[in-house]
Amino acid sequence: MYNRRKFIQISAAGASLAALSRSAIAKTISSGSATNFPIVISTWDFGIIANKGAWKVLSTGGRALDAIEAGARIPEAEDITNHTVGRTGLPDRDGRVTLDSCIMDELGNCGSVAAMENIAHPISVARLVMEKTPHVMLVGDGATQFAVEQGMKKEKLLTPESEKIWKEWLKTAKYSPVMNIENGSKPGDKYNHDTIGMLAIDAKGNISGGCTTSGMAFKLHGRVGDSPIIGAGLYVDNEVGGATSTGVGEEVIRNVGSFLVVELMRQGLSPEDACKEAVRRIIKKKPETAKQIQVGFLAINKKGEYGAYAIQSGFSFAVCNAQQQDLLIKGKSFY
Ligand code: SD4
Repeated sequence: MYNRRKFIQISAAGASLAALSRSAIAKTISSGSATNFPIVISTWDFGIIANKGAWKVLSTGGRALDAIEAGARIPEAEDITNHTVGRTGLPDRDGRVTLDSCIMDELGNCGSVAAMENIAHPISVARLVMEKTPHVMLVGDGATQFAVEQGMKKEKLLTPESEKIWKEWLKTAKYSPVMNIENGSKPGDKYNHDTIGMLAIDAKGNISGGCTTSGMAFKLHGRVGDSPIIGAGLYVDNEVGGATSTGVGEEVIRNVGSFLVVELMRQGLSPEDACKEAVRRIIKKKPETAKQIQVGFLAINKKGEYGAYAIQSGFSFAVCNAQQQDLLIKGKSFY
C-alpha cells in the first residue's frame, strides 16, 4: 500500500529536488485530465524542474517539441546532483559516461543518440539528428563527432562525485540491474534510477516527447537501453497520444513498451489502463524477474488525459499546466 509519509520522505531525499519537493503537491492519484492545453508531464521528482523549463515555452504559445528540448536540458546539465541523466550521470563499468536520448514530434519525425560520450545535452543532439540528417539514430563516436560538427562542446562528463561512487562500486563490481527501487540496498541502488521521459501538448494540440538518460549505472560498455529507441522508451502519434518509459530498459525493449501503450490508447484504453496493460505483459512474461526490477510507463492522450503505471511502488511523475506547475503524482503500481 502506498504510504504518503514515505513518499514525501522519498521526495525530500530525492537528491536534487529537496527544495522543490517542499513546494510540490504529492497526490495519491495516478491519472488525471487537463481541461486546457498546453500541458507537460515528466517522469520522477525531477520532472518538476524539467516541466518548469518546458512550461516557459508552452505558456508563451511555443511548440511542444521546443518545450521538450528546453525541459529535458535542465536535468541533463543544470541539475548537478542528479546521477542518472546527462552531465553527472554515473558511468558504465569501465568508468565511461555514455548517454542515451531520443525525441519525437507531432509529424512522426524522430531522432536519437545512443552510447554517446562527452556531450552534455544528448536531447539536443537527438533533435539535430532528426532535423539535420536523413537518419534516425547515431551511436557512440559517430554521435559525438556529429554533435561536435554541429557546434556542441566536447567535455569530460565524469564528475569527481560520480567517479567516487563508481570506485566504491568497483570494490565488489557486482552488476545488478535493480533500479528505480528507491529502497535498494546494494551499492549503486541509491543512484541507479531515474530517466527523464517527457510528453507535452502545446496550445495547438500537437504532441511531442523526449527521453534522456545515462542508463543503467555500471552497465557493460556499449550497452544501450530503451530510452533512445523509438517505440521502446518513447513513442508519439499525434492522432492518439504519447508514451514514455523508465526502469530496466531491456524489459521495455522486449515488449516495445511505449509503442504498445500508444496502440492500446488507440484501441480506447485510458492512459493509465494502457500503461497498466503494458506493465502486466512484462510481469506475465517474466514474473520472477519482474519482482526484482522496476519499469514504469507514463502516457498522455490527445485529450490531455494522462496516467501512469509501474511494476514497483515509488514511481512518481510531474504534471504542469495552466492550473499548477509543480504537481507531483505517485503512480500506481502492481506491487
Ligand atoms: C535504461 N530505462 O537505460 C533506462 C534507465 C531508466 O530509470 O529509465 N532509469 O534502461
